[in-house]
This record gives sequence, structure tokens and C-alpha cells, in this order.
Amino acid sequence: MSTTKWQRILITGAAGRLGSQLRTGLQGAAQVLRLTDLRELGTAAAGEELVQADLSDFAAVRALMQGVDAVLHFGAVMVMQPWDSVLPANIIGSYNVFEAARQAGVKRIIYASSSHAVGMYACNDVLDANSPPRPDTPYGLSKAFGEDLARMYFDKYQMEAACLRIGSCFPEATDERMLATWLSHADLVQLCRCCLDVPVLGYAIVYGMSDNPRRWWDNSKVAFLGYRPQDSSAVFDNDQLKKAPPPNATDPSSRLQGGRFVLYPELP
Ligand code: 15L
Repeated sequence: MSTTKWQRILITGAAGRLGSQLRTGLQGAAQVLRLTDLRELGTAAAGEELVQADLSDFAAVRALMQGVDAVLHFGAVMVMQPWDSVLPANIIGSYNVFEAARQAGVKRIIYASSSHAVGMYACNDVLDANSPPRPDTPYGLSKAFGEDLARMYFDKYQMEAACLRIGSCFPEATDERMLATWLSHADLVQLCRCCLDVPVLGYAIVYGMSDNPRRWWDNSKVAFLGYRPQDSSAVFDNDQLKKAPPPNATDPSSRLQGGRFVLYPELP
């Protein structure tokens, strides 16, 4: 279901892997989509405004926020990155986005958190909206910080927020872990639309996964969002994936939800 209740939605990280999916998938979700990234954004389609900006520059973020009433904050460095790049991009950048949003009177933020905010839980733990972070990397730590930012700006200023603990959002599931963590691009778009459309969002922690038969996450506490994933990792559960060595119970990368990423920085 599309909505036009939003005047102008800002998407950060709009040239990125997921941001570019939102750029096309959320067409029509607002009268105007303002897209920002550090990188080149190409040519503006109808209803788009393109602004290249560095999220670690507060003045630039304040300017980005003018006239915006909802934000999808997907701008960040990727998971296997050292603290030196995580700090300006994910920590300072996210602070700037939330604070500038508050100053501009933004009503709602959809924040791209990550399964790496909870990557140190065991694969046989079942997590829900009340599960506290257990980050596995500097990146995961920055995502936990972003969830706390969202919590504070909702509690103090009633700026509504959904923190999406996104699993593995790729065209296909390519390893055994992804049978649990996979999120299709279409389901990501649907999830974001649900968070934009729901009349009252409040503060919500949501797991970004498709309708996977194997699962570690329980979204029942956020059923009010109406998210109904249409895709499933079952279609990838074939001999190709089973060629990989079977999980070793003592190896942290098989035992923990963050998978091989929990080994960072020892194994890049
Ligand atoms: C993430 O948060 C990354 O952005 C993505 O590249 C994947 O590696 C994903 O996690 C994952 O855990 O598979």
C-alpha cells in the first residue's frame, strides 16, 4: 500500500546497496523523495531531489533536513570496517541525522540498524523487540548506538522511530547462515512502507528478515506494523548451500548469530 501522507522523505545512503533499492521501491511514498549520499547520485527522476552531503558535517545535515517530515537513515560504512571509519560515518553521522531531524520537526525516522547489533547471541537464542543489543563489531556497536539515539529522541521529543535489525539483504541467500538472516529487496521495501504507513509507530525494534523457515527472530511484538514478507530463503536451501562444511559447534562463527563477522578484525 502506498501513502502520500508524507510531504518529503529524506533517504540517507541513497547511492548504497540498500538505499538504491529504496530509491526505486519508495517512489510515490511521498510527494518528494530527497536522496543524499557522499557519492554521486546520478540524474534526478520526477519527484526526486538529489543532494551530495557528508553526514559527519552537521551544517550540511541541517540543510538536508529542511522541509523533511520523515527520514530513512541508511547512510553508514559497512560491517567489516575499523573504528576510525565507523566513528565519523556511523556514530557522528547518526547523531547529526537525529539531532538535525529534531530541529527540523521531523515526525518519523526509519533507522537501518543491523543484526550485528545482536550478533553475539547464540543461534539457538530467539530474539524479539525487547532483546537488548549484544554487538559483534565496531559496526554493530555503532548500530546499537543508533538504536539508543532513536530511543532517546522518541522518549524526549516523541520523534517516532523504527530500528530495523536488518539481516542479510541480498538478491539471494548464498550460505547456510543466510537461510535464517535473508531479507529480499522486495521485503525490505515492504517493511519500510509498513513503517511509513502505520498511523502510530511509537518506538519499535523490528527484525529485517523474509518469511524464512529457519529463524532466530520473532517479530510478533511488532505485528501492528502489518509486515507480511512475500519471499522465503527456502528457495535457496539446496545442494549448493550444503556443499559448505557443516557448522562446527565450538566455532564462534557457526555458534553465534553474527556468523563469520564475529571474528572481525582477526579474519577480515
Ligand atoms: C550487514 O549488516 C551488512 O551490511 C551486510 O553487508 C551483510 O554482510 C549482513 O550484515 C550480514 O550479516 O549478512
